[in-house]
Amino acid sequence: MAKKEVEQKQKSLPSTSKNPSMNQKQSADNKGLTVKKSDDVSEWYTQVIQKAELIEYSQVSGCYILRPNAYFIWEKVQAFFDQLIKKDGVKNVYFPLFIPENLLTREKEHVAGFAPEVAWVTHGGNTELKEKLAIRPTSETIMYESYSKWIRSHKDLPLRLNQWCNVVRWEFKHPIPFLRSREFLWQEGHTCFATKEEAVEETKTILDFYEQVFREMYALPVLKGRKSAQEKFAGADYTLSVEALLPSGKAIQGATSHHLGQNFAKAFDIAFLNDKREKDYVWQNSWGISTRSIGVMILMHGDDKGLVLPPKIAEKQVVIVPIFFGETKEKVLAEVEKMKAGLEKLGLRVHIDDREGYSPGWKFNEWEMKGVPVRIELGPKDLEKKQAIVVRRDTGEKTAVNIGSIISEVSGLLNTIHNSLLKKAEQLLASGIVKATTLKDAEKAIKDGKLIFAPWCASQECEDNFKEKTQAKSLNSPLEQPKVLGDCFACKKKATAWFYFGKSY
Ligand code: 87F
Repeated sequence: MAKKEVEQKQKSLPSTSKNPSMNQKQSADNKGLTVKKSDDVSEWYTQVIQKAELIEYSQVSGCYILRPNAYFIWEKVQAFFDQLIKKDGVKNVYFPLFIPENLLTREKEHVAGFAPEVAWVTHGGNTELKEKLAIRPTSETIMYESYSKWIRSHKDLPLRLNQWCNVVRWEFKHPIPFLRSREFLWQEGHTCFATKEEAVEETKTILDFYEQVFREMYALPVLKGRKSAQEKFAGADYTLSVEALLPSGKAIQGATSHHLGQNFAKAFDIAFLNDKREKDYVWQNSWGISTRSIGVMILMHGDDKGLVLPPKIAEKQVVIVPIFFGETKEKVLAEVEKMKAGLEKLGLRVHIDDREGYSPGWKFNEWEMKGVPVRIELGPKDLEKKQAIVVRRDTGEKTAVNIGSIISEVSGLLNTIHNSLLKKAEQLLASGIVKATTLKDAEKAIKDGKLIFAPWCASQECEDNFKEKTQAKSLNSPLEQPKVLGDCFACKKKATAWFYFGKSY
């Protein structure tokens, strides 16, 4: 995305949420997008999130209102991930928002780089606090202080807790709703094990869960793998990540799963008596996925008509637009009510748009902007022919469907849409990756806006050199590696693993 202050743009946009009077409704042309996605993706994004009623701007730069259409998506993702981790044995908790300074700075190594992003509370009313309080940027420190009290023996392990909360990171780069906001929502999992092996195993399990969130909820493929030593979380022994590809060709981190080794355990004295009755430090992980993932989905699937929602996260999966015409109105209404009831019986989320004073075309545009996966149109002529028109949001494809089979058709169609969105994104990802074994090929591919997959030595110096030349950095290295390795694509020393590289968001 171009580096522009989105707020600036927002002010110049026509307002979208006024309730137009009857005769204004038809001409409310401010509803449509005024740019093509391919012409100015940054402006396109800014318009889509507002016109699809996902986001409202607030007075604080970098802090955004998640409107019901956006919050619904988060609730679906939340429910999906929550049941995955609960089935796996994780429990939910809630820790305080405020973290005393002494706690936040206890593990020096991890905080150092992040210090400029911490927001502090220094006063209660007019009274200065004795110790300032950080607004949680992440909860390792406050949680691990409790963990050190709760864990005494191997019987207390594993301890696997998660919290769903907001966090604040006072970013100074230009903020963008969902993708880079100062306050965002996430889950953070924090777990302790008696053995390293168990912890290592869990980092992979959680990474698979994140992949499932992207594939099954957002209909997006990801690159799963391990971060380089330079790119890992400073407090971790290693970091696993899922990375997504944006239409711009840039990669974006979708979620992370860290193995913390015993780094925090030593700093916070989280220890237990092992079966030989000796003191052992626990092995820890932490992992998170945030509302940033919603931004990735919007960018990947959206088109020139607006948002395109994968069916699993769409609040309205099917919108039925009855077309009224004189005395046939009642008959048409009765038929669409029947359809709705049938679809709802199958668990689908259906809405009938029977508003008066809006033309069918106007309604079609609105639901297209909002990304509703399937639209059904039914008018008197269709009724005569015992059919309805079914329109896919993702492809625009229109089909006349026999009323008798509409329920099963539409429910099948939602799966088809999910699979087809996923497939399209998979093709984009596959065609966006170039295998490179020489520096020349790698540079060219990056210049062409591709990601590269290359054998790499994984050294800091080599990464810095390549970054200077191309602005691209290492993304991650798949856990399952190709058989043949060879020399580093860039410095020609021995490679240690195949890595993805790309410009990143
Ligand atoms: C900002 C300020 C202070 C990121 C920060 O990735 C501290 C931090 O520790 C900080 N920004 N991080 C790293 C967060 C690591 C980890 N925490 C649990 C995750 C997933 C969830």
